[in-house]
Amino acid sequence: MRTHAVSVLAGDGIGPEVMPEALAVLDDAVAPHGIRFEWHEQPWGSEYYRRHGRMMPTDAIETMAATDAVFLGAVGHPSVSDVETLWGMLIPIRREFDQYVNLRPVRSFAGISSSLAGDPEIDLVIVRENVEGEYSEVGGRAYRGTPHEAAYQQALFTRFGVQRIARYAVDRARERSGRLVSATKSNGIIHTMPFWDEIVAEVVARDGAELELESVLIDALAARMVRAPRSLDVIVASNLFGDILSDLAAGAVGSIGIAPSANLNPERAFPSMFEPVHGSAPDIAGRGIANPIGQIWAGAMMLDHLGYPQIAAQVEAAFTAVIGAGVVTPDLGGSASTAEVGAAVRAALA
Ligand code: GGG
Repeated sequence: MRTHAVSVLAGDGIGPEVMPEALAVLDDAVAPHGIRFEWHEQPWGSEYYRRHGRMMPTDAIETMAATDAVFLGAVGHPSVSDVETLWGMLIPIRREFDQYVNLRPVRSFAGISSSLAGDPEIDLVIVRENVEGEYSEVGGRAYRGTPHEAAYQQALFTRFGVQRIARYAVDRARERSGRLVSATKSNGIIHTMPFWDEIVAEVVARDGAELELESVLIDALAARMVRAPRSLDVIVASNLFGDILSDLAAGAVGSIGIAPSANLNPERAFPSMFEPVHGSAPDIAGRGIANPIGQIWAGAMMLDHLGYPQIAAQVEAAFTAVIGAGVVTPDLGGSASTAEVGAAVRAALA
């Protein structure tokens, strides 16, 4: 029997509702293969913050480092500032474990109507830089409480950081169609974005000269994603642009509730983290109607990362069949509950 210890951070809002469904699916998926998960469930998040004044304990990184992966639900609560929830939990995990790749696949499903024009069959991957760029601590507020109050925020791009995300994207593009689009805004953002463009072009010329590279302004790229999504395959983007584009793409193919995300340390020096793209959705929390597919799909990405691509493919096939059969939550126009979708995925696996 092979055992994998995984840190489970269900977190806030709908996180604790979708997480048990994903854990049950993963347990069922690996059991026939002589594999088991040891779930290390941690009560961290906004409730923990209200009791302890921090999102997770001081030794949280050390605790998670002793496990093979981190499986996260959602963070965010109306009673805690978004800065605390992201910078107290999600961002420190990404940074401490050098999870510099945020891989976000987006595809359409039979049975879900897409608002994207043209061919509804969409299958693309967003490679988001995950530890620097616009998500930076450099900045501040000045002249607080006066009519001259100001805020400033510096994006920080390093040659090392852009090179390694570009190299990762080159590898993904090579495995797929050979087409790579780089999201930029070098006409308006005159320092960091030309730097990004230059380095991406250098990396592609050196490591992926056979690839077709297009550098596309983020505003035009957003429109193209809606008008001609099939012209896109692998997109490499900065932290903020990647975050926005992946929500846009996921929403446009049907629901952000189905979109997964892998925060990867490709060198495997540290655990990687798997989470749905969606947040804590306080508007629907507690009603048992949250879509568990994003969490389940993130679990499939974790299986793939742990070395079980065939089991990951079985899980994907199971939830694809369930969506195709119309067993879907209200965000996709159905009436199934979170638990009913989870049970249907487990039944489809059997
Ligand atoms: N599923 C994790 C979650 O709650 N994400 C919410 C969020 O705001 N994420 C921002 C980000 O991915 O940078």
